[in-house]
Amino acid sequence: MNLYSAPTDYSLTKSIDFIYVGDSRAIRVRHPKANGVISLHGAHVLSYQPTGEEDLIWLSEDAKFDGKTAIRGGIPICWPWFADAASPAHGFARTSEWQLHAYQITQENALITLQLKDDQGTNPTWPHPFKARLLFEVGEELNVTLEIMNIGGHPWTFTGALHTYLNIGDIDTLSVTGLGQAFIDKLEDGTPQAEPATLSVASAIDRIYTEPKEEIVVHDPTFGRDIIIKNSGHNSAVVWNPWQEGAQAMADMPDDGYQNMLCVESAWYAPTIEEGQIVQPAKTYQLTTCLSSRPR
Ligand code: TA6
Repeated sequence: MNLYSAPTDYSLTKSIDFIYVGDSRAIRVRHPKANGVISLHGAHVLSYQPTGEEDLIWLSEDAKFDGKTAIRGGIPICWPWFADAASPAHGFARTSEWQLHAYQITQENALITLQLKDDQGTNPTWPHPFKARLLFEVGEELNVTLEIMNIGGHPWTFTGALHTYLNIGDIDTLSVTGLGQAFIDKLEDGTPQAEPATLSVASAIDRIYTEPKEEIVVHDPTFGRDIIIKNSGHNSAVVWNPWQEGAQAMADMPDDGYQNMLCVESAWYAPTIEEGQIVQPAKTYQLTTCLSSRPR
């Protein structure tokens, strides 16, 4: 899907416009430093393409854009819980309709801020007053920040993730450094494990790395680049690839889609929501991921 040739629905400035992606509206940024697209459905980043480069973000050709289903690929916002701590899986933020809150463009970057409030029909299983903002900053780097505010009178807890699907040349030639050695293996009943510091992926992987370094680097010789990931506000980095069988089982991923993607996520992980990050009344918490690339 070429998001950059989609017709403009409504222009905000010369370089920021609304487009339709299927049934959902998205905001498109065309900046001299990079292009980017974010959907209002889920505040879901669909693309980040530094000028002259392949997209850093993988988006499934078979993703559903019906304004209801979670989008396969991009950067899903998993919040206020990660994985299946409650239903729906990965929380309700990624299937909620967010509103444009603000936008700003400078020579260095464009910043789009989307907002979600608890009065918009959010999930009764997590009935806490909140305001969430997603800051999407497109320039030489991509900065994505999930900012959450407790606007109620009682503390509450959350888990979550910025579930980035990276666009890679070939999973077989890829390696990842900076994840640290300690991880919880979700494919081995959550058993804590340790392994050498460089990761190569040759089968399905679903791991929560609990001691990631400040900088995670995805080395991609096929695309001739390294992707650098700097996270903050997290306590772990999740790495996921469903491999061939997993891709075949998903209606919204091509059977060979697993070859060109790897999820490397900025996560606040805990086994239950109650054990998650606490946010006191009137306080704000930020979970961030920053992506950039350099030639190899
Ligand atoms: O972050 C990894 C993970 O939780 C996996 O266990 C896997 O199921 C993946 O996310 C995708 O989840 P989804 O609900 O989008 O199909």
